[in-house]
Amino acid sequence: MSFVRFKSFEEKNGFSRIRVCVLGSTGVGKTAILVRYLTKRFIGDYCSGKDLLYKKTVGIDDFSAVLEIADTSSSSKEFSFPDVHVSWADACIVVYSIGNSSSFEAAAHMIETIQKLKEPLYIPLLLIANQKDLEHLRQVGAEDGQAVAVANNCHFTELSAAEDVEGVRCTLTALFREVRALKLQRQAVRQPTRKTLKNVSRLISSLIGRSSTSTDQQPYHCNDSHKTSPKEAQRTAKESNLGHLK
Ligand SMILES: Nc1nc2c(ncn2[C@@H]2O[C@H](COP(=O)(O)OP(=O)(O)O)[C@@H](O)[C@H]2O)c(=O)[nH]1
Ligand SMILES: [Mg+2]
Repeated sequence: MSFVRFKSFEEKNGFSRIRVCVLGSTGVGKTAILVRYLTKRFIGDYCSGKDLLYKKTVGIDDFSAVLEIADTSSSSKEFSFPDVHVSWADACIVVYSIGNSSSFEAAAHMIETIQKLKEPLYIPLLLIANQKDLEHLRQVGAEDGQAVAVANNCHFTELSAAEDVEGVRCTLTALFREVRALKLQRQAVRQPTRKTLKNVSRLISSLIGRSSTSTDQQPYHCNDSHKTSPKEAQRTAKESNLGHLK
């Protein structure tokens, strides 16, 4: 049986799928940031109180991406952490307002919870300090946001959904780029190419003292008759002077 390399989602479909979950206290501007990114507009008054899912195809650099963005709501008293959305997401954006210190504390806590939920996998995280235009109401310093970001290995920026079209666009685009790069990298690790397999096969053959060319010509087998018992493996290692690898 010859080994076939499966195509990645992007190779099959011609676009990348990027799923993002946005979290943060009520009123910090989560929906405003997303609407700004998706429509370039700031309308000032947004639907709130329920989770929303936005879907849009965008062009980023030389690739197309279908963005699926879950805008979570925490307005109800029985707010519970949106585990399902976070598990579903490739990346998370956590928002707080520079004018609201309790939203900052909540954001720091959310970041830790997200990381625990995703462990041991790395998940791209972006911490946004919003409403930067409301400087006169500031309760949280930029250095505080930065410190939380550094401690949790996530990205950080201060911006204003109300005034900063380019800042919103650049920040979110950078996150989408990272998600796509990470997906391609994970895909490459999961699915070794035919060339990689050939190299691994050569290496194994040289280690156990067989001629590499004879192994190259063998098709890849995976039935039980080719499995080696632990004892056989030990014997092979001894015979080929690899006893120290036991
Ligand atoms: N001045 C200012 N107001 C903002 C900004 N972002 C959002 N808002 C306002 O803050 C309120 C809450 O925004 P919203 O997006 O609904 O918050 P969410 O509950 O986190 O989704 C709305 O009245 C927005 O117009 C901002 O950057 N600057
Ligand atoms: Mg909202």
